[in-house]
Amino acid sequence: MSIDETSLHLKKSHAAGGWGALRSCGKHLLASGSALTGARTLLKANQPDGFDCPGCAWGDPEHGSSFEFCENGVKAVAWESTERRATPAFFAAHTVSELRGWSDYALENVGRLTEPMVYDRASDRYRAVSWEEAFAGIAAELNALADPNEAEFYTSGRASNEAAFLYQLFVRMFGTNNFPDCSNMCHEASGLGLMQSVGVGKGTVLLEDFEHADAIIVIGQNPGTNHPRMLGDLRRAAMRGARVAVLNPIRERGLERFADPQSKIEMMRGGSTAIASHYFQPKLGGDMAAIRGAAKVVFARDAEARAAGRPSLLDTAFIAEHTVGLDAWRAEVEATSWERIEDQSGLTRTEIETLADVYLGAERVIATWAMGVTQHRHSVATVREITNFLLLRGHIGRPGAGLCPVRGHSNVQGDRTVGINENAPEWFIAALEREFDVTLPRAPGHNVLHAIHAMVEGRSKAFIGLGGNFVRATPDTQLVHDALERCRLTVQIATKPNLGHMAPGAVAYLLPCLGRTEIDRNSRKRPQIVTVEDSMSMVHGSGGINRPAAVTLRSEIQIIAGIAAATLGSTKVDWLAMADDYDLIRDRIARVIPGFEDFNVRVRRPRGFRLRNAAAEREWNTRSGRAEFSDAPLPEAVEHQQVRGQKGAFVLQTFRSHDQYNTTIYGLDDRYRGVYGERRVVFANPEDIAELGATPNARVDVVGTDHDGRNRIAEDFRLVAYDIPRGCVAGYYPELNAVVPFNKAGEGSDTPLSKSVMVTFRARAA
Ligand SMILES: Nc1nc2c(c(=O)[nH]1)N[C@H]1C(S)=C(S)[C@@H](COP(=O)(O)OP(=O)(O)OC[C@H]3O[C@@H](n4cnc5c(=O)[nH]c(N)nc54)[C@H](O)[C@@H]3O)O[C@H]1N2
Ligand SMILES: Nc1nc2c(c(=O)[nH]1)N[C@H]1C(S)=C(S)[C@@H](COP(=O)(O)OP(=O)(O)OC[C@H]3O[C@@H](n4cnc5c(=O)[nH]c(N)nc54)[C@H](O)[C@@H]3O)O[C@H]1N2
Ligand SMILES: [Mo]
Repeated sequence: MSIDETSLHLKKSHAAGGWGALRSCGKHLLASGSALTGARTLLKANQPDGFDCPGCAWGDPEHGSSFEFCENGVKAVAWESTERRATPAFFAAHTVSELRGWSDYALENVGRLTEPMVYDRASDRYRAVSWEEAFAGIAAELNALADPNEAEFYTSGRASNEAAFLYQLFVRMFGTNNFPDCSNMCHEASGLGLMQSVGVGKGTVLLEDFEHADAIIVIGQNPGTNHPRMLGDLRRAAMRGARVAVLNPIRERGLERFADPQSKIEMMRGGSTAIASHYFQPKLGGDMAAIRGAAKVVFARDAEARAAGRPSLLDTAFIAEHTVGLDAWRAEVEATSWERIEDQSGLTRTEIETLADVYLGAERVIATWAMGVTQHRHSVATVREITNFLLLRGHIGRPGAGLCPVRGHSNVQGDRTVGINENAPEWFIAALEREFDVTLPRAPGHNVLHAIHAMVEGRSKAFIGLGGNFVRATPDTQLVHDALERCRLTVQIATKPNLGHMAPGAVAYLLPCLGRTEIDRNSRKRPQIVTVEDSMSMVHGSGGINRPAAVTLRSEIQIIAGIAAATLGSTKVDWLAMADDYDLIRDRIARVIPGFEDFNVRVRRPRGFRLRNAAAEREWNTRSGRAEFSDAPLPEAVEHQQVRGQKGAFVLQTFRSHDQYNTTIYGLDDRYRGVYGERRVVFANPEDIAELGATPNARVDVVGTDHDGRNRIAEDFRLVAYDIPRGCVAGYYPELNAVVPFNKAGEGSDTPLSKSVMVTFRARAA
C-alpha cells in the first residue's frame, strides 16, 4: 500500500464530530437499553443542579445553561444508566475461572452489580453476602495483618472529593500511606514537573483563557476522543483566528477538522472548522527535543533583535522579577546541536522554526498536554521544558496564557487535592492529626509500581480498590493478575464487573456502589450531593437524578464508612454520621485544606468555586520563591533512537480508541481512525510494513523486547498501514498492556512507559 492510499483512507472520513457523532450517540443510548432515561440524564450533565459528567475532567463553561454534551460523555452516561444487571443469579451461573476467559467488553456488558458478593473458593463462584457480613469480614482480615503496610489502597479518579477524603483518613488511621492511584499512571509527571517549576502541581489556566489566547500548542493528546468538549473551545479559538499548533505523531482527525454537533449552521451545511493551523508529527518521545529546538530559535532571534538594537523578544522584566535559572537553561539549549534535536524529535529544523514563529507571533500562548507527554521515561523533564518555553515570554499568570495539563478521570485532580497521596506534605498530615485528634504515619507509602512489586514479592497481602480496574490498567497484565490472586484479601468497590474482579484473593469481596448519575439518599431520604474538581481547579457539586440501579446499592462513601467503622471503631471519628450527611465531611475538609473555607455554602453556587492557584497569580511556592527554569540535558537516546538499526524493532505507544473509557470498552469501532469491529490492530508506517517483509493486514504477535527474563507477548493483531513516523507504531490499551513492562518507569514520576514500549513482531501462520 502506498502512502497516498493510506492518507486517502483518512481523507474519506471527513471531520470529527458532526452527524457521525450524533448517530453514534443514539446508537449507544439504544444499545444500553436506556434511551429515555439516558436522554433525560444527559440534559442534567454538567448543569448546576445535575451531576458532573463521569467522562473527562475538562472544565464547564460559565454560561452553564446552554447544555454542553459530547458524544463520549453520552457513552459514559449511557454505560452507567443501563437497564442490564449483574445479579447473584448471573454469578451463580458462571465460575470465576470461566469469567476470566471473557473480555472486558463482555463482562461490563452484563450490567450493573446489584448486591455485595463474596468469593467462595470451593465452588469458584461469587455469592451474595450481607453488607454487615462483608464489612465484618474485611475488618477481620485487615486487623489480622502483621503490619498495616501490608495493605494497598488503590483509588481510581472517579471517586468524589468526599469519598476520597474519607478513604484516605481511614487508611492513614489504619496505619499506612499506601495509596497507589490511577494518577501514578497518568499525570504524575505533570504534577511533579509543575511543582518543581512553578510551585503548584496543577494547570494555571481557566476555560476563559481559551477565549483570549492567540496561540494554543496542543501536545500529545487526542481531544476529539478523550476531551471532546475541549474541541468546542479550540474551535471557537480557531474561528477567532488564534493559531492552534499540534504536536502528535498521528494525524488525529478531531485536531484537524471538527463539526460541532451543537452548531446548527455547521450541521445543516455539512460544514466543519479547521482546528489545527499547524500540525507537526514528532516521533514518540520527541517533544522535549522539539520544544528545545523551538527555544533555540527564540534565543537566536532574540540575539539578532538585540544586536540590531531592537527590543528583546523575551519578557525580560518578568524573567528578572519572577524567575531563576534562565542562563543555565540557555547555555544547555545552545549546547544542544540541531542534529541532535532533529534526530530525537523526528522533526526538521524548518518545522521547528515554524513552531517557534507561531510562538513568537502570539501575545498570549497556552500549552496543553496529556498522555503523549506524561507516559515516557523523560516526562518530568519534558513538562519542565514546556514550562521553560512559556516562561521565556511571561506566558504564565496573565489572561489568555498559561499551562494546561488536561486531566483524565473526572475527579483525578480533586482526589489528590483531598489527600490521595502516598507522599503527602507534612502540613497536610499535621492538619488531619489536629482535626481528628489522631496520630498518623509519616513514612512515604506505595505508588502503583511499588504496590505491584510488594504484592509480587508477597510483602503486601491485601488489596482494596476504590473503583478502577487495577489488573487491566497496569503493566504486565498476567503478572499483576497473579499477584492479586496471591493476596490474602481483595476488595473491589465497583459499579460493573470487570476482569480485575476475576483475580480474587483467598478472601475476596465485590461491593456494588451507586454511580454518579444516581440519586443518593440518606437515612432521612434526603438527596446528598458530592463534589469534584476539574482541570481548571473549579470545584463544583454533583447530584444524581436517576433511580439507583438496585435498592441494595450503597454509595462509595457509605461503603468506606462501613469498612472503617468495622475496622477501627467509631470513637475518634463518627464514620456513619459522616456517611449519612456529606455536609459533615465537607466541614472537615474545610477545616483541614486551605481554599475550602465555607465549602458547603460555596459549592452550592452555580459553577462552584475555584481553588486558588498561586502560580496563576505569579506567586511561586518553590524553593527559591521564583519560577525555576530547568536545565536538564536531552536524553542520550529516546526509544525510537534505541531501536533504530535493529531490524524489526519498534517503539509502540498504547492509546485509546474512540469507543472506550480506559479499560471499559463501549464498542469495537475507532471511527476517526477508520477501524471498525475490531481492537486487535497495530498502526504502522507502510514502509516499515514493507521492510518487515509483511503486507498490510498481515496478522502478527506483538513481542515485548525487554530482556529481564519475562516473556511478553500479545497475540494476534492486524497490521494497519497508517500515517505514522517510521520506527513508531501504535495500538490500543488495555489489550497491549501485556507487553508494557512493570519494571521500567518514568524518571521521578514512576509512571509506566505506556507510550514507549520496545517491541518486535512475529508473523502468525496464515
Ligand atoms: N472517551 C474517553 N475519554 C477519556 C478517556 C477514555 O479512555 N475515553 N480517558 C480519560 C483519561 S484517564 C485520560 S488520562 C485522558 C487521556 O487523554 P489522551 O492523552 O488524549 O489519551 P491517549 O488516547 O492515550 O492519547 C494520547 C495521544 O498522544 C499522542 N502521542 C502518543 N505519544 C506521543 C508522543 O511521544 N508525543 C506526542 N506529541 N504525542 C504522542 C497519541 O498519538 C494520541 O493522540 O482522557 C480521559 N478521557
Ligand atoms: N498501556 C496503557 N495503560 C494505561 C494507560 C495508557 O494510556 N496505556 N493509561 C493509564 C491511565 S491515564 C489511567 S487514568 C489508568 C486508569 O485506570 P483505572 O482508573 O483503574 O481504570 P478504569 O478503566 O477507568 O476503571 C474502570 C472500572 O471502574 C469501575 N467504575 C466505573 N464507575 C465507577 C464508579 O462510579 N465508582 C466505582 N467505585 N467504580 C466505578 C467499573 O467497575 C469499571 O470496570 O490506566 C492507565 N493505564
Ligand atoms: Mo488518566
